[in-house]
Amino acid sequence: MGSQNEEVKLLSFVCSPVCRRVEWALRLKGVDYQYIEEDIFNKSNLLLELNPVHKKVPVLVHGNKPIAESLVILEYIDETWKHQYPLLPQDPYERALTRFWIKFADEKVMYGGYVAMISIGDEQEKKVNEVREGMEKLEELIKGKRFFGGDKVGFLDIALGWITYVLPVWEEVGCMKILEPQKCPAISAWVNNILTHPLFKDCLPPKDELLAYNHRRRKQFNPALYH
Ligand SMILES: N[C@@H](CCC(=O)N[C@@H](CS)C(=O)NCC(=O)O)C(=O)O
Repeated sequence: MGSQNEEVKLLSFVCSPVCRRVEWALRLKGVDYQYIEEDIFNKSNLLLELNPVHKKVPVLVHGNKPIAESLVILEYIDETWKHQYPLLPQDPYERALTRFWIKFADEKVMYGGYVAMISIGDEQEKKVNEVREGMEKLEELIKGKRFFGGDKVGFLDIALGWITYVLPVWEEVGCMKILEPQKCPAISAWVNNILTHPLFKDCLPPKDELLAYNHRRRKQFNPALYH
Protein backbone atom coordinates (compact mmCIF):
# COMPACT_ATOMS: atom_id res chain seq x y z
CA MET A 1 0.00 0.00 0.00
CA GLY A 2 1.26 3.47 -0.90
CA SER A 3 2.41 5.82 1.77
CA GLN A 4 0.50 9.01 2.38
CA ASN A 5 3.85 10.79 2.28
CA GLU A 6 4.76 9.92 -1.29
CA GLU A 7 4.85 12.79 -3.75
CA VAL A 8 1.56 13.76 -5.39
CA LYS A 9 1.31 15.22 -8.88
CA LEU A 10 -1.79 16.26 -10.77
CA LEU A 11 -1.93 16.48 -14.55
CA SER A 12 -4.69 18.94 -15.12
CA PHE A 13 -6.27 21.47 -17.44
CA VAL A 14 -7.35 24.83 -16.08
CA CYS A 15 -10.81 24.84 -17.73
CA SER A 16 -11.70 21.25 -16.90
CA PRO A 17 -14.42 20.81 -14.27
CA VAL A 18 -13.39 17.19 -13.70
CA CYS A 19 -9.81 18.28 -12.94
CA ARG A 20 -10.97 21.03 -10.63
CA ARG A 21 -12.87 18.56 -8.46
CA VAL A 22 -9.63 16.65 -7.83
CA GLU A 23 -7.86 19.85 -6.77
CA TRP A 24 -10.67 20.65 -4.34
CA ALA A 25 -10.44 17.18 -2.77
CA LEU A 26 -6.65 17.45 -2.34
CA ARG A 27 -6.99 20.90 -0.77
CA LEU A 28 -9.79 19.82 1.53
CA LYS A 29 -7.63 16.94 2.74
CA GLY A 30 -4.61 19.21 3.12
CA VAL A 31 -2.51 17.13 0.69
CA ASP A 32 0.40 18.98 -0.97
CA TYR A 33 0.60 18.38 -4.70
CA GLN A 34 2.47 19.51 -7.76
CA TYR A 35 0.17 20.97 -10.40
CA ILE A 36 1.09 20.22 -14.02
CA GLU A 37 -0.94 22.07 -16.65
CA GLU A 38 -1.61 19.99 -19.76
CA ASP A 39 -2.33 21.34 -23.24
CA ILE A 40 -5.24 19.09 -24.18
CA PHE A 41 -4.99 20.19 -27.83
CA ASN A 42 -1.36 19.12 -27.98
CA LYS A 43 -0.99 16.31 -25.46
CA SER A 44 2.33 15.67 -23.78
CA ASN A 45 4.11 12.32 -23.90
CA LEU A 46 3.75 12.26 -20.14
CA LEU A 47 -0.06 12.28 -20.40
CA LEU A 48 -0.07 9.61 -23.12
CA GLU A 49 2.19 7.45 -20.98
CA LEU A 50 0.22 7.92 -17.79
CA ASN A 51 -3.28 7.56 -19.26
CA PRO A 52 -2.80 5.43 -22.40
CA VAL A 53 -6.42 4.23 -22.38
CA HIS A 54 -8.35 7.51 -22.45
CA LYS A 55 -5.50 10.02 -22.97
CA LYS A 56 -7.41 12.53 -20.84
CA VAL A 57 -6.90 14.64 -17.76
CA PRO A 58 -7.08 14.51 -14.81
CA VAL A 59 -4.36 12.04 -13.91
CA LEU A 60 -3.17 11.82 -10.33
CA VAL A 61 0.29 10.39 -9.77
CA HIS A 62 0.97 9.17 -6.24
CA GLY A 63 4.60 8.14 -5.85
CA ASN A 64 4.98 6.39 -9.19
CA LYS A 65 1.37 5.18 -9.47
CA PRO A 66 -0.88 6.94 -12.01
CA ILE A 67 -4.68 7.00 -11.52
CA ALA A 68 -7.13 8.29 -14.12
CA GLU A 69 -10.87 9.18 -14.13
CA SER A 70 -11.82 11.95 -11.74
CA LEU A 71 -14.35 10.01 -9.66
CA VAL A 72 -11.96 7.07 -9.27
CA ILE A 73 -9.28 9.57 -8.22
CA LEU A 74 -11.61 11.18 -5.67
CA GLU A 75 -12.32 7.81 -4.06
CA TYR A 76 -8.60 6.99 -4.05
CA ILE A 77 -7.85 10.29 -2.32
CA ASP A 78 -10.60 9.68 0.22
CA GLU A 79 -9.32 6.17 1.02
CA THR A 80 -5.63 7.10 1.11
CA TRP A 81 -5.97 10.17 3.33
CA LYS A 82 -8.92 8.69 5.16
CA HIS A 83 -8.52 10.42 8.52
CA GLN A 84 -8.26 13.89 7.03
CA TYR A 85 -11.75 15.17 6.30
CA PRO A 86 -13.65 12.04 5.15
CA LEU A 87 -15.59 12.80 1.96
CA LEU A 88 -17.81 9.76 1.44
CA PRO A 89 -20.32 8.87 4.19
CA GLN A 90 -19.27 6.05 6.55
CA ASP A 91 -22.54 4.10 6.28
CA PRO A 92 -22.50 1.68 3.26
CA TYR A 93 -26.06 2.53 2.24
CA GLU A 94 -25.40 6.28 2.40
CA ARG A 95 -22.21 5.69 0.40
CA ALA A 96 -24.16 3.75 -2.23
CA LEU A 97 -26.71 6.58 -2.46
CA THR A 98 -23.94 9.14 -2.87
CA ARG A 99 -22.42 7.09 -5.71
CA PHE A 100 -25.85 6.76 -7.33
CA TRP A 101 -26.35 10.54 -7.37
CA ILE A 102 -22.82 11.24 -8.58
CA LYS A 103 -23.33 8.90 -11.53
CA PHE A 104 -26.72 10.44 -12.27
CA ALA A 105 -25.36 13.98 -12.06
CA ASP A 106 -22.32 13.25 -14.24
CA GLU A 107 -24.21 11.36 -16.93
CA LYS A 108 -27.45 13.34 -17.10
CA VAL A 109 -26.68 16.80 -15.82
CA MET A 110 -23.00 17.51 -16.50
CA TYR A 111 -22.63 15.67 -19.79
CA GLY A 112 -26.14 16.79 -20.82
CA GLY A 113 -25.32 20.41 -19.99
CA TYR A 114 -22.16 20.27 -22.09
CA VAL A 115 -24.01 18.71 -25.04
CA ALA A 116 -26.71 21.40 -24.72
CA MET A 117 -24.01 24.08 -24.88
CA ILE A 118 -22.57 22.77 -28.15
CA SER A 119 -26.02 22.11 -29.68
CA ILE A 120 -28.45 24.41 -31.46
CA GLY A 121 -32.15 24.51 -32.39
CA ASP A 122 -34.57 21.70 -31.46
CA GLU A 123 -31.75 19.43 -30.38
CA GLN A 124 -30.56 22.04 -27.90
CA GLU A 125 -34.09 22.67 -26.61
CA LYS A 126 -34.61 18.94 -26.00
CA LYS A 127 -31.31 18.63 -24.15
CA VAL A 128 -31.96 21.75 -22.05
CA ASN A 129 -35.31 20.28 -20.94
CA GLU A 130 -33.69 16.97 -20.00
CA VAL A 131 -30.96 18.70 -18.01
CA ARG A 132 -33.52 20.93 -16.23
CA GLU A 133 -35.40 17.78 -15.18
CA GLY A 134 -32.16 16.35 -13.82
CA MET A 135 -31.50 19.59 -11.95
CA GLU A 136 -34.95 19.37 -10.34
CA LYS A 137 -34.05 15.91 -9.03
CA LEU A 138 -30.91 17.39 -7.44
CA GLU A 139 -33.09 20.16 -6.01
CA GLU A 140 -35.10 17.51 -4.11
CA LEU A 141 -31.88 16.04 -2.80
CA ILE A 142 -30.53 19.24 -1.29
CA LYS A 143 -33.78 20.78 -0.02
CA GLY A 144 -33.40 21.81 3.63
CA LYS A 145 -29.61 21.36 3.63
CA ARG A 146 -26.75 23.82 3.38
CA PHE A 147 -24.56 21.41 1.43
CA PHE A 148 -25.24 18.05 -0.23
CA GLY A 149 -23.02 16.67 2.54
CA GLY A 150 -25.29 18.28 5.21
CA ASP A 151 -23.71 20.99 7.37
CA LYS A 152 -20.36 20.60 5.67
CA VAL A 153 -18.99 20.02 2.22
CA GLY A 154 -18.88 16.33 1.18
CA PHE A 155 -18.18 14.16 -1.84
CA LEU A 156 -21.28 15.28 -3.74
CA ASP A 157 -20.50 18.97 -3.23
CA ILE A 158 -17.08 18.42 -4.78
CA ALA A 159 -18.44 16.31 -7.62
CA LEU A 160 -21.24 18.80 -8.38
CA GLY A 161 -19.19 21.95 -7.79
CA TRP A 162 -18.99 22.56 -11.56
CA ILE A 163 -22.64 23.70 -11.42
CA THR A 164 -21.57 26.80 -9.50
CA TYR A 165 -19.07 28.23 -11.98
CA VAL A 166 -19.04 26.25 -15.27
CA LEU A 167 -22.76 26.03 -15.79
CA PRO A 168 -23.18 29.85 -15.96
CA VAL A 169 -20.44 29.90 -18.63
CA TRP A 170 -22.13 27.11 -20.61
CA GLU A 171 -25.40 29.03 -20.32
CA GLU A 172 -23.77 32.19 -21.65
CA VAL A 173 -21.88 30.45 -24.47
CA GLY A 174 -24.86 28.29 -25.49
CA CYS A 175 -27.40 31.16 -25.12
CA MET A 176 -29.59 28.99 -22.89
CA LYS A 177 -30.89 28.87 -19.32
CA ILE A 178 -30.66 25.65 -17.35
CA LEU A 179 -30.64 26.59 -13.67
CA GLU A 180 -33.89 28.42 -12.99
CA PRO A 181 -33.81 29.96 -9.49
CA GLN A 182 -37.63 29.83 -9.12
CA LYS A 183 -37.68 26.09 -9.84
CA CYS A 184 -34.46 25.29 -7.99
CA PRO A 185 -34.21 27.73 -5.04
CA ALA A 186 -32.26 25.27 -2.85
CA ILE A 187 -29.65 24.65 -5.56
CA SER A 188 -29.39 28.40 -6.14
CA ALA A 189 -28.76 28.95 -2.41
CA TRP A 190 -26.21 26.12 -2.46
CA VAL A 191 -24.38 27.79 -5.39
CA ASN A 192 -23.93 30.82 -3.18
CA ASN A 193 -22.78 28.69 -0.21
CA ILE A 194 -20.14 27.05 -2.40
CA LEU A 195 -18.94 30.25 -4.06
CA THR A 196 -18.43 31.93 -0.68
CA HIS A 197 -16.74 28.87 0.88
CA PRO A 198 -12.97 29.51 1.26
CA LEU A 199 -12.01 26.20 -0.40
CA PHE A 200 -13.92 26.91 -3.58
CA LYS A 201 -13.70 30.67 -3.91
CA ASP A 202 -9.89 30.58 -3.86
CA CYS A 203 -9.66 27.75 -6.37
CA LEU A 204 -11.74 28.69 -9.41
CA PRO A 205 -10.52 29.10 -13.01
CA PRO A 206 -10.49 32.57 -14.60
CA LYS A 207 -13.85 33.27 -16.25
CA ASP A 208 -12.29 34.70 -19.44
CA GLU A 209 -10.36 31.44 -20.01
CA LEU A 210 -13.52 29.40 -19.42
CA LEU A 211 -15.45 31.54 -21.89
CA ALA A 212 -12.73 31.30 -24.54
CA TYR A 213 -12.35 27.52 -24.16
CA ASN A 214 -16.09 26.82 -24.27
CA HIS A 215 -16.63 29.13 -27.27
CA ARG A 216 -13.86 27.20 -29.00
CA ARG A 217 -15.75 23.95 -28.32
CA ARG A 218 -19.11 25.35 -29.51
CA LYS A 219 -17.43 26.73 -32.62
CA GLN A 220 -15.94 23.30 -33.44
CA PHE A 221 -19.48 21.92 -33.73
CA ASN A 222 -21.16 25.02 -35.21
CA PRO A 223 -18.57 26.97 -37.24
CA ALA A 224 -21.30 28.88 -39.10
CA LEU A 225 -22.42 30.55 -35.85
CA TYR A 226 -19.05 32.25 -35.53
CA HIS A 227 -18.81 33.95 -38.94
N1 LIG B 1 -14.73 10.86 -17.31
C1 LIG B 1 -13.48 11.57 -17.31
C2 LIG B 1 -13.55 12.71 -18.27
C3 LIG B 1 -12.16 13.29 -18.55
C4 LIG B 1 -12.19 14.34 -19.65
O1 LIG B 1 -13.12 14.37 -20.48
N2 LIG B 1 -11.16 15.20 -19.68
C5 LIG B 1 -11.07 16.20 -20.73
C6 LIG B 1 -10.86 17.58 -20.12
S1 LIG B 1 -12.37 18.12 -19.40
C7 LIG B 1 -9.88 15.87 -21.62
O2 LIG B 1 -8.82 15.49 -21.15
N3 LIG B 1 -10.07 16.03 -22.93
C8 LIG B 1 -9.07 15.76 -23.90
C9 LIG B 1 -9.64 14.99 -25.06
O3 LIG B 1 -10.87 14.77 -25.09
O4 LIG B 1 -8.90 14.59 -25.93
C10 LIG B 1 -13.17 12.02 -15.87
O5 LIG B 1 -14.10 12.25 -15.09
O6 LIG B 1 -11.98 12.11 -15.52
